[in-house]
Amino acid sequence: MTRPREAASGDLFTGVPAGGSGAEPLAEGATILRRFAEPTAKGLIETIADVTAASPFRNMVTPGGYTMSVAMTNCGRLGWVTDRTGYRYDTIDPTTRRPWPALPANFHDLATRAAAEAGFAGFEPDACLVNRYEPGTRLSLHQDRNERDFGAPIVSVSLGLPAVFLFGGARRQDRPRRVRLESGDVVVWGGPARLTFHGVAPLAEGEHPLTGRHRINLTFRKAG
Ligand code: MD3
Ligand code: FE
Repeated sequence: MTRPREAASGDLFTGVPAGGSGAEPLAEGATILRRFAEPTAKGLIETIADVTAASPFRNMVTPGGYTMSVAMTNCGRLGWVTDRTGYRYDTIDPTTRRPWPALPANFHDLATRAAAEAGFAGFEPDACLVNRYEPGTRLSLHQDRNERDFGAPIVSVSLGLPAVFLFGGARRQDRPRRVRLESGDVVVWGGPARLTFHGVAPLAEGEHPLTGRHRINLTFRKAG
């Protein structure tokens, strides 16, 4: 005897959303690919060590004079930087005064596969921001609007300790939804979701086999 598949709510027994791809719509234009990066996570962590050997993590300063609690670095042709003069993308790492490390092949492969899975075939990232959180650190609500083309999506990859992601609306005052992101989760943000306000709640204490006391987030962008 056959049983009809659950239509919208997914399969109650496996927890996999209907459709079978593992893609879970969060909002129009925003797709969660739960554990999409899990099979490649260990390799990503090793590659992050190569990237940070060339361009170390650092705590940047905002135009308002605050030192960010999240430590950052970049790879790819363009890197996101902030200092007292403003936010921008730059081909040169201001700490090393050298170009950022190239976008590693495994990073590029993961980002383009995830984008295609979410309906953005042909995504060509030229920037990867690497964020490192430790317990207590947070990212306050903001929009990502330093990129040239808002038609391109942003692909984000979570590794290590879990976080509560704050997903707001088009206006800063819109009350954010709280979405738990775990190691290996990939989110693709495009279309109407591209300019939503978002942030990360203070990281809870914990220990993860891949990253120890850290969460690492990769954000892939077409910045130039
Ligand atoms: C939703 N990073 O680096 S990634 C950032 O977890 C940033 O480190 C967070 O926000 C982190 O700018 C969140 C998820 C993300 C990235 C860009 C977005 C969500 C987004 C752009 C528009 C809407
Ligand atoms: Fe952001």
